[in-house]
Amino acid sequence: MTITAGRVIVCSPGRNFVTLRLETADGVAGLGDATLNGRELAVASYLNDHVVPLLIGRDARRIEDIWQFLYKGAYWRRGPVTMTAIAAVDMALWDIKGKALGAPVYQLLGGASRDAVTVYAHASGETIEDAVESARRHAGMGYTAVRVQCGIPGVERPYGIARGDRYEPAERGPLSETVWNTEPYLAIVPRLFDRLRRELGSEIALLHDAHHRLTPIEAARLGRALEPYSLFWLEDPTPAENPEVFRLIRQHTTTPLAVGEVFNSIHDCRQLLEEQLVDYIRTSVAHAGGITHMRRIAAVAEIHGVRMGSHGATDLSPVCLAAALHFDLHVHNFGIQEYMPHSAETDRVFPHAYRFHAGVMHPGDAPGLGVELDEALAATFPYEPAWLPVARRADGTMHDW
Ligand code: GCO
Ligand code: MG
Repeated sequence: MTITAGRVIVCSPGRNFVTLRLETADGVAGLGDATLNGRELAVASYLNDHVVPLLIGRDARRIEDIWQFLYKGAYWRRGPVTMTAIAAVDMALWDIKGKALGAPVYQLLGGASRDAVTVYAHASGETIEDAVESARRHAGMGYTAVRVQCGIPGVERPYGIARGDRYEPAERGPLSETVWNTEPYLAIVPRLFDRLRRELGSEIALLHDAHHRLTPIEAARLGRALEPYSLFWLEDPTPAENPEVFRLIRQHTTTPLAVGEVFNSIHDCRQLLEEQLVDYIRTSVAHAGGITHMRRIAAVAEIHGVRMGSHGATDLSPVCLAAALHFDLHVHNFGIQEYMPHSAETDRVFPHAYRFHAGVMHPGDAPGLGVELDEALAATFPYEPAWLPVARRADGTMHDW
């Protein structure tokens, strides 16, 4: 099982993806997702220039040792670029191990803890009425959980509103600057959830993403205002670099909190978990060191009564979604998985075994991760630079996007 080659494939079937393909002397190859939205080529270079040369000749079966080698061996630890590159190698090695042993990755992890993985959909609309309609449509498709975002009076292009049939934050062409205004946001979100509960009833799980835009006391105010509507979670209420600020939010509200999509390591999560300042950790397999490191985060979360809820936006490729589904099916303290279906082009470039039915997903039973990459087709979708937008307040001050 000697690693003989590693190739980084950058393609853009609707949006940019970076994929690592590792090959072994036995003819078994594995895939890993290395996509870091808006900063894709940094990870491609990290892999091509600094990781792949070090992997050639190593035993692909030694997943744990290779993880430690890449983490400790670089001397420079953590950070999104490094941890995304390590994650891609890790996913590819689990894929290889599964294919070599003829087993889906979830079986290698210890088997299924549940029959299927509950996922939440994205519903959104410019107005409360449109957002409620979108949530109703998703409920009609079988989803039992929906994240709902609506337009904000006076805020042009707020976060999370689908244009066309999907939401895609990264934009090709020049960087766009959006304007943010907290007060109308804080006023409209409770009205949205009031309507949702009145029209959709108490059964459906409702989620909302504040996308790191509030101060701790604003987040506390929103959490408290949303309590009558029993949210499944309020996501990223405030920037989380300083975990201590969550103490203030917790003092004021029982609305469950979720964080983690920009975290890269267990060290980002540790204090939040130890002090039980959040209810869900939403790290992604691609940005938090792969399956190997997600297991460690989940183990610490479990002893503190915190559940996992993998980030699953479309800027994570089908390889990452598959890895997340194997992990979710297995991990005991699973909460919920985000699911934004990829575009038809993306699905054609990455044929996969995972499937959605009636609000739940299953990774399938193909050996490994169960995702392939059609490289000839991928080559017809070359990389196109794209940027995440930035946000400023009305007076021009930079704000968190
Ligand atoms: C989510 C996220 C995304 C991010 C995106 C950035 O909860 O799905 O907040 O929409 O904005 O992944 O690359
Ligand atoms: Mg989010």
